[in-house]
Amino acid sequence: MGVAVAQASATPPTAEENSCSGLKDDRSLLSSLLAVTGYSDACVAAALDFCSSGQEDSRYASLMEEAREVVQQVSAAVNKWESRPRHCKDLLDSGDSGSGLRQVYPYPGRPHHRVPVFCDHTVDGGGWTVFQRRTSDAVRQDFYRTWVEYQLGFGDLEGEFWLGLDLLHQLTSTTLQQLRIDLDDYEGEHRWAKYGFFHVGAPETKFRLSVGSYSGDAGDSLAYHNGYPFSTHDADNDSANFNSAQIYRGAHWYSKGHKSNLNGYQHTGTHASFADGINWFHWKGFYYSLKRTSMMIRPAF
Ligand SMILES: [Ca+2]
Repeated sequence: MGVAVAQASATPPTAEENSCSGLKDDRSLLSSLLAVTGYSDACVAAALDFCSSGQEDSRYASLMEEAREVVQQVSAAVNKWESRPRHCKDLLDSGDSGSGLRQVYPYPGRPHHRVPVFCDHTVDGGGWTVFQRRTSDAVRQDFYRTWVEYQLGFGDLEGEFWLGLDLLHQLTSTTLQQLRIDLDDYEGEHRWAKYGFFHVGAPETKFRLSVGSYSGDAGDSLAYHNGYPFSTHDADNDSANFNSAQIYRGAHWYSKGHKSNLNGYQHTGTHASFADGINWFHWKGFYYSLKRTSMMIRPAF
């Protein structure tokens, strides 16, 4: 056994191993990689021609060795990125069934860009990435915020927060998403609404809402908002001749008013003012502000 090893290690590397092994099979990929790293097309072509003809040249052998390293680095990076979780469903599928704060990598073109999210695996099979939560905890967040704050997100991921429209657009654009909304009142009752399709448009569309395929027991108070852009008090994109975000003290995909206002003002249950609380019209009407809400997404397949 020891002799065999000694013989193997003493064998000089062949010309093939020094230069072109495996690389010439994917000429276009290799050309692209070398072009990106600064080699000219002519230089790459000449090197690959030497590979094809089996000739040996130290200059091109060196180039091919560099190319081999580039390809290996790119392959390693791609493999590493592909194994990274894009959202909470990926984490669940890989065996991480614990709910709470996690890091995900939702941007395909930015493999090092990780973002913290809150994963919920306790409801409806789990795999949910939470993007909005209201609670009745002592530490409250102000949800009457600006466009930029709603775009970038705010709050405490373990308490009250809005994840951000930019990220929501990204998360809902890579694959078909389901939306789930859970609601609690102050009397201990719970209702839910689920949508088989949920998409938030690009910034150029003002993060337009596309939602459909309702199920649940809370009633469908989101269909009314389908197709509308997002509005905040400093960015009135609604179709009313007044500023819905100001009138209803929230931020939402307002049309001519609303049927739901989950980013509205935190009244405690019943309120006298019209439609400015955390309202879900089809369950509690316009004069009842809910105790708890959460909005979360999961890939449909
Ligand atoms: Ca308006």
